Amino acid sequence: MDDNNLHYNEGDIQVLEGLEAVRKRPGMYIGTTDVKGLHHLVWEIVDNSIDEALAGFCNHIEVIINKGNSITVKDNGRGIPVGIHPKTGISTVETVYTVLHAGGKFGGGGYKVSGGLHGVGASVVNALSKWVTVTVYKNAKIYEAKFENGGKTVQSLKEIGDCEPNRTGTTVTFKPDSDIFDTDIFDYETLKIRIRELAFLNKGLSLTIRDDRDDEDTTGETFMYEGGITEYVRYLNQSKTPIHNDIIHFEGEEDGIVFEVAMQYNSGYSESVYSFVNNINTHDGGTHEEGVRRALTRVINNYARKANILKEKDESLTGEDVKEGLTMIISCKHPNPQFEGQTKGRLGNSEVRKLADSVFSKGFERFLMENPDEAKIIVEKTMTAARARVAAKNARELSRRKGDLDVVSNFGGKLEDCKEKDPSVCEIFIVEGDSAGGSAVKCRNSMTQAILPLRGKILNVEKARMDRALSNEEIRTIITAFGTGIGDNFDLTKLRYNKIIIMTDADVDGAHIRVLLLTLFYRFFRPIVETGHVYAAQPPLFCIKHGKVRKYVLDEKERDAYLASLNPNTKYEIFRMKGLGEMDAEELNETTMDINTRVLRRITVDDAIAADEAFSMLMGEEVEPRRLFIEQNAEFAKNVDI
Ligand code: 1YM
Repeated sequence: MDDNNLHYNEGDIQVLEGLEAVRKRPGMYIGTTDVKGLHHLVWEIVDNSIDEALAGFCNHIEVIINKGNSITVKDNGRGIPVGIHPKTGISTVETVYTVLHAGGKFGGGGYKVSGGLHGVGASVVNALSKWVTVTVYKNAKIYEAKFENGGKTVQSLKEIGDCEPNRTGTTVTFKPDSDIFDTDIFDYETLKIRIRELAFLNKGLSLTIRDDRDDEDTTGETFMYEGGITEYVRYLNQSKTPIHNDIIHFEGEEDGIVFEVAMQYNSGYSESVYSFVNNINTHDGGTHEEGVRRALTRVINNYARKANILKEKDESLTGEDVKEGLTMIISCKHPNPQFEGQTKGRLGNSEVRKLADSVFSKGFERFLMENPDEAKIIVEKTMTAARARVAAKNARELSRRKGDLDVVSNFGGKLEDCKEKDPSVCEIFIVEGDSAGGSAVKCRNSMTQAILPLRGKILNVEKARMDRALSNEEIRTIITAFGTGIGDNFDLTKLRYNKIIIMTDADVDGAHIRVLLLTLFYRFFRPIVETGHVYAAQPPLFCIKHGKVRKYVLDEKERDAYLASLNPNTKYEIFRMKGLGEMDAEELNETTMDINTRVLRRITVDDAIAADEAFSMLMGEEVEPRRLFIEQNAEFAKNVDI
């Protein structure tokens, strides 16, 4: 037994009970214990370094994936205080790592970044780790503390050597406990995307990410943007076509609340507006976003009226009109953010609405005045959007009058609907090609499975507005079949199928159709994707026949694994499966449709920004970024299923 454990007191027991509670219910502290939860541990530690950077004491942070999938996070801040903490009687370092909820600021003040869902700090990481080592460089000395098996102190903080007098900082290395997590393998790309985002959101802060798992000598990648969110907007628009040169940027501060926005219009039709509070993506918006949207609509209307572009008789532009083709990042740093909503994804602080409105409207009014050419381009873009909105509304109304968007009756024989009316048990297969559609109709369970065959490629909605999309046959059929309506009329509760299953061939054409459909769903029916209703069927690539057994496998890897599992003397034949259209009904049923044997993949959008990027890249105007993207992501279809 070491020194610490000799003197168990009330406080120690409470500490252990605290960390034990985290181990018993990890989900309560980090959301999940899947791969997402695993990565969450990294962000808990990085948050402490970011706080130190926001306080102005740190300008470099490094994240390293070590051999064996432990993680090291380093910063060059002041170093966690090494003195004895007055409340716990142990070193502050140990307190931060062993006392639940002590990860944040003790005395208040500063920006506590982890204001989001699970902002609980370093002790939770410790509780969920096999081992943790904390090293602090401070006072020309190196200090170290070690913990094992869910946060038990095995070495209290002690001096272990000297360092350069001007070197300060904190280094933490931890190994997640594989008894707790479903997987213990870190994904470099996942970490990199967030590291880059943190660099965009904290101008001037440099962040490095490095993978040391293989033996190659790598220096990793370093991200640093002097321009901050202005550079973020430039990055998001790189595969789009900006319609004016400047990226417009405003900033303001009041009572310790820092508010910042950057924007640029592009020639596309979708909006890419993302907001953050203390570096956390507020995916449901909130007061900071509301302030900006309100001000944007008002300022453009005022300008257009004053310039007489919008005539007296003309209706005012709406919030819809001014966001078409808009790429915008809103970032707010708040000392005391209130997050609201079920997933805590919305900022609630009402004082921010006013600040955001005032900073944005003053800045944008001035920008329009000083840049009449750009002002004209922007106003004209919003006017075109308004005209298209009216046209789309008319098209929708016409359709409704004709009854062909709302009532599932006349599909011209295309949709083979299911008999059951309870959506919770119904599914719809959107099938590539008529012949596969034919087999699918033959072998389906007609009670619960509807089939919608698509002829050829559907319209790319990334390059078309709502009104044009609405005049497209395939898209109209999909809208009608889903039953939810679109745009202002969208209603998720009206969705007629619990599962929407995209069934395309396992080849490049199939992947392309899948991407077109996902683009349509993402742009027009986003909540359907967000709530996990969309799936991809996975038709097998090979069939292995031996004796009376027919075994379908998804890919080469599964094939090889299956063959290896066979008795070496087994005689077998391997068939490469052709397209869906060439399977007979029985085969199609067994491999892709029968709920007992098929393999479906749920399409999720964990990261809306990455999905947006992928869709613009794959579907947008610019060829070069698409070529690069596909080149860098050989299995490109995979990357769309973010
Ligand atoms: C790799 C992880 O934890 N850095 C870090 C943490 C702290 C400080 C500096 C710090 C904060 C303060 C004063 C303060 C923390 N300190 C505390 C606490 N990197 C990493 N760098 N001096 C240093 O907030 O006043 C918690 S985190 F509570 F001990 F002050």
